Amino acid sequence: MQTGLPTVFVLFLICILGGPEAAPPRQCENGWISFYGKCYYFSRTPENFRSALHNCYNLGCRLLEIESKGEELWIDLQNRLLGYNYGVWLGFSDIIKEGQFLALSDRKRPRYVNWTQGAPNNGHGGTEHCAMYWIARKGWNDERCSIRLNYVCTK
Ligand SMILES: [Ca+2]
Ligand SMILES: [Ca+2]
Repeated sequence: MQTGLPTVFVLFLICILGGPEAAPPRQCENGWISFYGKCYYFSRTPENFRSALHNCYNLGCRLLEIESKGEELWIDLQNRLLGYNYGVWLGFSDIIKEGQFLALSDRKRPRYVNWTQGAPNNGHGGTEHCAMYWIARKGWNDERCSIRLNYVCTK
C-alpha cells in the first residue's frame, strides 16, 4: 500500500455525498463530450491515479467507471482517436481488500467488468491496486496506482 492513498477514500465520501444523481440527457459544457446522458472529459496529460481522481473531483466528481459494453466500445474509440497509448484509469480499486475491486463512487462491486485474460493479477510484486482500461487488449487490467495514465472524468 502506498502512503497517501487513504485520500482516495475521503474523496469517495465527497463523491457519495455530493455526487450528481442520474439526470436526464443534458448539454455538456465546453470541453466535454456527451454520450447517452453523461458528459465526458478526456485528459490531455497523463497523471497518476490519485491526481486523476483529484482532477476529476475538481471538475465535477467522478473518474470513469465503465458501466456497459456499449460505453466501453465508445471509450475505446475515443481513446484511439485521441492517440492515447496504454489506456485510461478506471474508478475501481482493490486497495481496501486485495482482489476485490470496488467502485470509487459507491464502494460497490462493478456490475459490468471486462478484465483481460489473466487480470487482475496483482502484478509488480503485488502492487497493482488500480484498474485501467487497456487499449491494446480491449479490456481491464490492474496496474500500479503510481504510473501516469490518461484518464476520463464523467458527470
Ligand atoms: Ca491488487
Ligand atoms: Ca495487472
